[in-house]
Amino acid sequence: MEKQTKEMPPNQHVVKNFIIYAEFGIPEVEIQKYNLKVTGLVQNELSFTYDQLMKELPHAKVKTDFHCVTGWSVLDVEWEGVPFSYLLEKAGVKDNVKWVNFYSLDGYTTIIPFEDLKNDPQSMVALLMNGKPIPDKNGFPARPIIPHLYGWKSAKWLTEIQFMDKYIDGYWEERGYHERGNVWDEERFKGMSGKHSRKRPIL
Ligand SMILES: Nc1nc2c(c(=O)[nH]1)N[C@H]1C(S)=C(S)[C@@H](COP(=O)(O)O)O[C@H]1N2
Ligand SMILES: [Mo]
Repeated sequence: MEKQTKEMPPNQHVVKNFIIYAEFGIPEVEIQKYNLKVTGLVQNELSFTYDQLMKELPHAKVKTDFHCVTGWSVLDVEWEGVPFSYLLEKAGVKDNVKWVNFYSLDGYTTIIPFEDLKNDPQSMVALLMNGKPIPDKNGFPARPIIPHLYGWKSAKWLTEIQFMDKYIDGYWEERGYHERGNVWDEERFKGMSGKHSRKRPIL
């Protein structure tokens, strides 16, 4: 077979392994007490135990590349988890929702535009990484995966998904990183995009 070179997002280079980031350290997860909550502007707030996430909810698999805004990319990571399409439907997300906040057990937060979650059919709450429960250092038990967004939008040790009509900064957004973080448009910092290199309006 011919060797296929896959298209890379601008200014990213391939590394073999994930570089671990944990701004607040790696938290101790008591899995019996763990819940993943879906809150905010929804018809039905949801809460799931780890068992429910693993055994009762539908799962999907995606094989996708992971891109950190600092320039490294890991190719062909296989994630398995609950598709966001299922959670959106089940929660009944209201019409005025524009933003989605992610909260983590360690205090980390980040935010993405709702349309990026909704329109990326591969987006999921990942529970397994390369066939095994996500390792502790990589965010056990759950992290959101939205393949076309930079890695900082993938909040490890995810505990809450909150649907909002207004924008608020998360941890890195407060430090100047982009509201959306699309890797193909190089949305690394606020007001910048590699494709446009000019101010872009916030949704
Ligand atoms: N809770 C938490 N989630 C986080 C981070 C963090 O520091 N804390 N770092 C983010 C960044 S910048 C990246 S690139 C990825 C890295 O994932 P990894 O540590 O599994 O390599 O996690 C993201 N999610
Ligand atoms: Mo990152």
